[in-house]
Formats: sequence, structure tokens, C-alpha cells
Amino acid sequence: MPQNQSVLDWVREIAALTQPENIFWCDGSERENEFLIEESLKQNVLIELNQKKVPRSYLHRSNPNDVARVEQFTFVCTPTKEEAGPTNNWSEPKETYAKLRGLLKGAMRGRTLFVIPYIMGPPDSPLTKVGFEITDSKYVVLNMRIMTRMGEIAVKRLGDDPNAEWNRGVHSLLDVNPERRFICHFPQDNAIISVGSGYGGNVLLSKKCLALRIGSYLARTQGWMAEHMLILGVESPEGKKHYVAAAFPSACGKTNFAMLIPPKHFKGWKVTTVGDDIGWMQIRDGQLYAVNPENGYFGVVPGTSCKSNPNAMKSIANDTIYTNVALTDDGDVWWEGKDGAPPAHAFDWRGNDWTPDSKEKAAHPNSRFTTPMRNNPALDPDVEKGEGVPISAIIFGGRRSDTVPLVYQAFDWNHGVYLGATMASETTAAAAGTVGKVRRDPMAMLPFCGYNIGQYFQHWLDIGKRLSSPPLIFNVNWFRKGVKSQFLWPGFGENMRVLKWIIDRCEGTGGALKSPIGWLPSPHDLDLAELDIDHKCVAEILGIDHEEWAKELAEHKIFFDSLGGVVPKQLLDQREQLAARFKE
Ligand code: GTP
Ligand code: SPV
Ligand code: MN
Repeated sequence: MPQNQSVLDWVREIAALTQPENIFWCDGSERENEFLIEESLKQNVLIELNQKKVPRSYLHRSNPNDVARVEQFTFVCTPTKEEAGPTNNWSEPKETYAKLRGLLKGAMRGRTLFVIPYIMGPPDSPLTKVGFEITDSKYVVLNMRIMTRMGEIAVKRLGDDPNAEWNRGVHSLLDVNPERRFICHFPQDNAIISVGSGYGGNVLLSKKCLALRIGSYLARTQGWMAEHMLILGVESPEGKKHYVAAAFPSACGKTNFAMLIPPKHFKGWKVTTVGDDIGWMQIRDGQLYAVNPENGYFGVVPGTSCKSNPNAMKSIANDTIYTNVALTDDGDVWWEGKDGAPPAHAFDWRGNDWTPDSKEKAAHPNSRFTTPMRNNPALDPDVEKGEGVPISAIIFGGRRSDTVPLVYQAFDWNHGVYLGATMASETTAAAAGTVGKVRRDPMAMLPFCGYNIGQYFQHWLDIGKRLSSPPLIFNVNWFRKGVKSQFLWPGFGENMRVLKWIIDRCEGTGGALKSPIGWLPSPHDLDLAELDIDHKCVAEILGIDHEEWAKELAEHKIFFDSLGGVVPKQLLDQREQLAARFKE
């Protein structure tokens, strides 16, 4: 139990409001974890799996009405609407507190109130933040123990200064009713209140809520960056190492890219994972350094196999919580895209009978694994380094079936910021709502920027001014499709070929052609040896179609206009320059 009076007062206040049966201070110990797993099994919060097949791993089935983030019920509650900006749902702080207090009144009667102390970031990093999450969900406690550094470490770091900076997170399941589901952020108070959901991104308050929404707000005022980015290391056979950070929207390939295994042709090359979802970056000696604030992976299950992502398969072989996957008759887990033939019978993610003839999917498209990063065989040795790893390149990328080539490089930092600001992607099952609709998702932060997006763009431009050796900026698209709607690029491990070109560009050795949209590799600038791919296909994925780009440019304008005058002039100028280059 912490000695810090501000924490004790807050817990007392929330307990008086929610009236739990008892209060449980989590210490993150092995013993506590075993006890909570036992209780969860008794209460059907977890389902026991075959411990020979998946040791110390469990299945959780969420309420079918609660399987993804809910962007329409996510709010940024700044004093004025302008501070939240044109891309966030805004709600007035005082009124919102009052509404939430109403919902939380007596909400934990007959339940246990858990207090989870945790830190985000390596223990000795200046960027590291302390958070406390109150929750009435054991599933949240078990997941937070994997996803964060939890327990004593946070209590110690906070110390007893009542004015120390720490995040207050309150979560209650209430009755898991979509009509009473709100994820509210109060950046000025460093506080989060989430009610009515039990799903990861809505309730593991360390992740999207603190590390991105509140994080991005703090980052702007404190001069650093909180981004929806994976961080990976790539080492050449000669031992030269670079780190890159990449922002792809939800379910667009971050975990896969972060765990990439180079194909045979790239013998001696090694890719290591620093982080798979969130990057916090600070400036040191004119360069960007990144840390992964998390301690585990909350990753997309469907499509994960020994072929697509062997490192993920090894990571989730034990000590993993599976959410909304299928359960086989022998107590194993199954999902669409797993290696081998589908089982003749299984229970789908809802617990209903399932056979290969069923119309429904066995695993929910947004089913997830929660696994400690220590399980990853490709974990980077510097993942705990407090100062972070130096970033040579930043990559933006989305899911675009047309228009956007496999890879290209921005001319400079500001042009790179423009690429990020105008990126778009097809929506996925990671958020409730339509899947497959192209939407602008600047820097993959549309759902996660905790303040005005115009100021966020300006923050990127300002950071650039402070960098004497800025990372090079690239854009990638693994998802371009051909006339038969097939992916033109094999993706996954083969993305090493693109990564290699990016590293070559950082080293100053890679060739490129100047195009209106940026530096483009010609087919012979990419190492495509031993890759079974049609030459026509390569030309197609690297190509720029002027008609498609005329439409794209118009979309950029529509997007900027829709933001109602908050876009910095430098970015409006970038658009003019892009349009002019097409006319040259
Ligand atoms: P979040 O956890 O939601 O932030 O997702 P993410 O960005 O980490 O995406 P992830 O790596 O989990 O991939 C999401 C889906 O895209 C999975 O079904 C993958 O199999 C698929 N995917 C990942 N990389 C590639 C690729 O290079 N090509 C193709 N075609 N699909 C890919
Ligand atoms: C995402 O949607 O970007 C995720 C999953 O990483 S969640 O934690 O649910 O937001
Ligand atoms: Mn994510």
C-alpha cells in the first residue's frame, strides 16, 4: 500500500462513491497472480486451457457486445472544445465528471475494488510515468500485470510527495451495456474514467488512454512525443545496427513488422523488437531516442501463424491470456489463419458449437493475445535502456488497396510530416464500426491524439526544428491490390526487402528516383533476389498512377479543409508543392 497521501485520498474517494465489498491493493506478485487466476476460473472470467498444449495460458470470452475499442464513445474532456480539436469527441469536464459519478455511484457493490499501481516506461527512464488504475475487473488486473511493470516498483517511484505527477485511472464494468459505455480523458487533471466495457483498449488504461491520449498531451507540453509506433532494431551481418519506428493504424501490421524474421536470402541480418504498439520519443543531442513504455503485447490473433509470424507464435505458446479465440475439444486454442487444418469441431469465441462448415468465424476478427514481452525470442537487448534507442528512420503506413506505392521517402522532415498528416487507411476490426472504409488517420493517431490535431501537427514541425540529425521519413503500403483483388506484395518476412532499402537510404547507399511524391526505389534498387514475384507486379506496386494521385490530392485538401483552419501553413504549403510537382 502506498504512503502517498494523494493516492490514499483518491482511493478513499472512489471507494466511497462505488461502495465495493472490499479493497484489494495489487502488488503484482506471483502469489497474487495465482490467486486471481484461481478466482477467475471459479467465476468463469477465465477458461482453463490444456496446460500441456498452452502452459499457464487461459481463454477469456468477452461480452459479444464488447469486442473492440469504441471511438464514438471516447471523449477528450478539455475545458474548451478547441483544445480537443476537430478530430476528437469533446465533452465538458464538469458535466462529464457529474455524469460519470452518477454512473459510478454504488457500481462496485458486492464487488472487489482493485488498485493497480504501475509504471509505463523502463524503470530508469526520464520519460517513465506512474499510473494507478482502480478497477472492478480481475481480467483487467491479470492483463495489466502482463502489459505494464506493476506493483511495488510504481509505489517506490511515486514516493510520498503529494504533488508528484501520476495518472488517475478509474474503470468499472458497470453492467457492460453499450448505452452506458464511455471512455473519458481529462488531460488537464491527468485522469481517465472508463465505464461499461471490459475490452482491452477501453479498459487497460495504461495503453491507449495513458500512453497515447494523455501521453500525447503531456508530450506536447513537456517537449517529447507519444506515438502509435512500433520500434525495431535491424542489424547487418557486419554488426551495424539501426533502429526504426513505424506508425501503422490499428491492425495494419505493427506487431508483425516488429517481429519480422528476414528471409533466407538475408543471411546474417537480424531484426529485434523494442516495442510493437507505442513509442515514446525524446530529443538527445539533436537526435530522437525511443522507448517502449509497455511490458507486454496485446496483439491481433487471427492470421498469426508459423508462416506469417513465428516469433509471435513462440511468444504466445505459454503464459498468455487469449481473448475471444476458439476453443478446441482438446482444450487448445484455434483461430482463422493458424497453421494446420481447422479442427473438425470447436467452440467459437462466443462458446457456440463450430465446424469448418459454419458461416460464422471461429475466432473474433479482433481476438487478441496478451503476452509478456519477455516471451519474444527476438526481444531487443536494449529494451530496458532508459535513454531509449536512437531512431534512424520513421515509417508511416496504412492499408491502401490502390494509389500508394510499396515504399517511398520524403524529401525532408516537413515533407515527412505531411506524409504522416495525410496518411489514410482502410478501417479494421480493432474499432467497432464499418470495416474496409478508407479514412484519413494522421500518423495513425486519429483515435489516440489527446488534443487539437492542428497543434499536434505543429508539435511535429517544432520537434523537427530541434533535431540536428532527424530520422529520414518513409511511407509504406504492404496492402496494394491488383486487378483480381489479390495483394501484390507478399508481405510479412519479405518486408525485409523494403526495410533493407530504408536502411540503405539511411546509410546513403540506396538508389532512388525523384518522383512528385518523394524518392521512389526503382525495381533494381530493391533487393528482390530469390523472391518469386512477377516483374510486372513489381512495376505495379512501385508505380504512381497520375489519375489516382489527382484524386488523392483532392482528398488531402478535403481532409485539411474538414479540420477547419487548424492545419499549420507549412503543411498547406507542402500540399501546394506536391500539386506543383505533378505539373512539372
Ligand atoms: P494493433 O495491435 O491493432 O495496433 O495492430 P498491428 O498494427 O500490430 O497489426 P498486426 O501486426 O497485428 O497485423 C494485423 C493484421 O494484418 C493481421 O491479420 C496480420 O496477419 C496482417 N498483416 C500484417 N502484416 C502484413 C503484411 O505484410 N501483409 C499482409 N497482407 N497482411 C499483413
Ligand atoms: C489498437 O487498436 O491500436 C490496439 C488494440 O493496439 S487496443 O489496445 O484495443 O487499442
Ligand atoms: Mn495499436
